[in-house]
Amino acid sequence: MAELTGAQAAARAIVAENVSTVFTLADGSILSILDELIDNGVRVIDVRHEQAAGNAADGWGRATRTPGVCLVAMGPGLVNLLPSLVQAYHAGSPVVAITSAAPINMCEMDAFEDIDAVKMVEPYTKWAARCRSANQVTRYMRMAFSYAMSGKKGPVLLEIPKDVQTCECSSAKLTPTSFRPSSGPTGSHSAIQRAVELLASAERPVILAGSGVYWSGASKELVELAELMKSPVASEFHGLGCIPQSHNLSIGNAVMSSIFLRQADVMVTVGARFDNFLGFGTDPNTYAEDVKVVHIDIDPSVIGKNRPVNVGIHGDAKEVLTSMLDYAKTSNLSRKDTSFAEQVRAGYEMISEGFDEEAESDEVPIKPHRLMREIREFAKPNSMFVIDGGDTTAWSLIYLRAEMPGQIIGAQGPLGHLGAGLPIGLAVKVAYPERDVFLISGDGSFFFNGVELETAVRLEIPVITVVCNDMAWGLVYHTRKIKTESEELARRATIINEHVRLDLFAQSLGAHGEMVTKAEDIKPALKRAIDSGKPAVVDVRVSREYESLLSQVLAATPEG
Ligand SMILES: Cc1ncc(C[n+]2csc(CCOP(=O)(O)OP(=O)(O)O)c2C)c(N)n1
Ligand SMILES: [Mg+2]
Repeated sequence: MAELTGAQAAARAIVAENVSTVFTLADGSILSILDELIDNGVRVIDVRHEQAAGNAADGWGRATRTPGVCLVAMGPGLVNLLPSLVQAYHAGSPVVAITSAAPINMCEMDAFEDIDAVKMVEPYTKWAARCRSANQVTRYMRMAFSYAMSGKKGPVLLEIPKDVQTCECSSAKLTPTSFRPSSGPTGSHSAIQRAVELLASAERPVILAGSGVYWSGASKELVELAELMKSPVASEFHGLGCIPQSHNLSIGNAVMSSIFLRQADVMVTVGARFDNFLGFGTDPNTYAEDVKVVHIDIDPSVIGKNRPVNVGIHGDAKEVLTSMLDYAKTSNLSRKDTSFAEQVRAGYEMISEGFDEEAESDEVPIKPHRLMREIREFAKPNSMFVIDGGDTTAWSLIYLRAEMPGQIIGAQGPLGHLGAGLPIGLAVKVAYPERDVFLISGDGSFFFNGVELETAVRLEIPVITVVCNDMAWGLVYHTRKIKTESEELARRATIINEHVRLDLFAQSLGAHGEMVTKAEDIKPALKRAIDSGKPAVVDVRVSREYESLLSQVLAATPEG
């Protein structure tokens, strides 16, 4: 038991979690925690906006599946952090946010910058608390990490008031595994048996894999079960890559593969919510009326929420898939018939090839299709992609391929909150310095946090931003255009100044910047961006003429 200050105890608890990097925008109220972190070898990435600190911590959580830690100034700093906590909450990303607060003896006295932080973040954190005594700091930090990492992961907030940080306290040594479960819920054995029997007896099975497979590290088990049952696998956006998209059982993104999902007589949904993108589980264009559904999730509240299920299993994806495999093997339950899987894979490839024709065009302005295919062809097998934007996301998902879990990170999802791309890209590049990290961003989305290029330059984080620049809030423009058939109405509040030069903006901050207007120049520009060794922006001017699938779908809904 060593004598420490509250601030030192907080920093030691972070170090005990093997946290190598934290994200911050500091004020005097958290500097002593940062000092102790730096003295203990933790890398501090100081950004230009608190939202970016939170988004980067979220990005770190998503890319590494370990806690993403951010420290921000109390009061107004924390107010700026809020959007990133909401985003992390929806993504189930383990963000540990730490801030300060006015001294305890100034509570309820209108102290400078004092706000009711716990009340503000409560609906969008798994846990939020104010620690009122230095002797409790270690215990509260332990709780913060425990809540963030246990069960369905998510963000937490801990306030450590200034006077609590300066008080002396005793601190116990921490071993993370000693205060949280080492594995998730395993699911009921009888339900697992029924699920396997249903899958093995199916004529046209489909597995629908979501982010839960990624978070629990269950890709190996997913692929093994699919192979044993000869079952095609569709992926929800945040589960892409858990089965490599080149695998002959992958049918890619579930939204694009809905015509194949509709043919299923048995569907095993694992780690995915039946949300809007999955037609709430009942959309007749995506689901047969009599499809039998097995739903596996670590969060029991999503099972049966939007549609009835035949077997509901409350469990962690890896635990449940492992038990399903064990039971299937010991009971000799498998499927031999590959005809359905072959038929849908062929259909999936045909759809993809259809889009490939579009991507061969030399048209000026550049077709977004062509841009995405050029990026795919240029990238290395281990490159990472962060995607941000409206139509830009829709075009990216047609052409990019995830061959490994976590290779494509949807910065805006599932909340749909634009602008997190660059902070997430920074975090991914810090986590994987040996890989090329591409942020593919809409021009509108880039503007939200584009100033973080300054952070990237200052801290030498060479993330490559490719802006799919249609000089518009494209998704909003297109949706309105389809609905009203009026260019004039579609342009209202959606057009971005075409004279703005994002390449020059990047250069002014010390980054590499290029503008590209012809398709043949895309790959050479990407190569120069990588070779520069600097953070880079490749501003690719694309045509606004083409409507993405997403804009067509949104235009067909009353709320779109
Ligand atoms: C923070 C936030 N503000 C507004 C929106 C609404 N919105 C959805 S798509 C979109 C347009 C995005 O434009 P851009 O990033 O340029 O991508 P594009 O659609 O042009 O490819 C907007 C404004 C949102 N989802 N998130
Ligand atoms: Mg745009």
